[in-house]
Amino acid sequence: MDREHELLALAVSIAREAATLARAMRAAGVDPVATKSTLTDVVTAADRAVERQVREAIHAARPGDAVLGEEFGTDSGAGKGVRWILDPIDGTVNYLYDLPQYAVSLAAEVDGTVVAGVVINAATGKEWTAVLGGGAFANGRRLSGSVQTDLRQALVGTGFGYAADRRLHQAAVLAGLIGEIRDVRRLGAAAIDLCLAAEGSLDAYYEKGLNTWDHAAGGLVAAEAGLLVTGLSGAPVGPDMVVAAPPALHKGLHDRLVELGADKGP
Ligand code: LIP
Repeated sequence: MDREHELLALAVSIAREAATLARAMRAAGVDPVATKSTLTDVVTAADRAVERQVREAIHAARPGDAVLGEEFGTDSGAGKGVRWILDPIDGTVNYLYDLPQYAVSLAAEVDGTVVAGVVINAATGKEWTAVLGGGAFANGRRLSGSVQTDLRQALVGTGFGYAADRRLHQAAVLAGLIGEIRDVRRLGAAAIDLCLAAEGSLDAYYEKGLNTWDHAAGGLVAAEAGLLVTGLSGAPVGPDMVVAAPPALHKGLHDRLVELGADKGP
């Protein structure tokens, strides 16, 4: 087995355990334990417990590796080569409200390139995986994205930030776009949104304000399904913008988002 598939196998086994813990803690009842960037940016005991469990599992299996996680930041490990990028519960607000759209997202990065990734919807158990150059799969079925070529008929996923001024800007961008697409879906978890675009359940997805842990694994799944996963105006994916769409839709959506200043504002 090559290294990428070894890293994926480890990521999948660790993420499955993490999803089991998240589900069990959800069943036991969930309360916010703190807020982060704004009053609505909550963290639960489960976010932290899942992250601790994943870190311990990674360090037990690969003591030299580094981990970047949403809740506890970066631990350099011995910093030799592999860095794991973790969102213990992506879609925390959905998790808080018991909306079945939240995921464990875990990616392995080698020398700055994501080479393996898994996203597991912890509520449904649905699993998306990808290896760089090895394709993307949903529950073992190979993915190839949407066949839609007309933006006016595209079902587009997007999201909104935790800061009110950011949401107002994002809403203004959406107001400029909504009359030119089929419809929008705001499902609440970027990692899952990217995977839904990879399987064609969304025709495209874009969002401003994502962190690396929100898109590392899902972005690889989307790219390995044949989507273009970029920022705007030649920029790479990042906090300013993540756009994921099949080549036939990407230019139209990209150019419209540039016109609307989607990567600008607060
Ligand atoms: C969430 C993202 C979502 C975005 C939310 C939030 P979290 O991540 O997955 O796409 O719209 O504002 O950033 O906070 O649940 O890990």
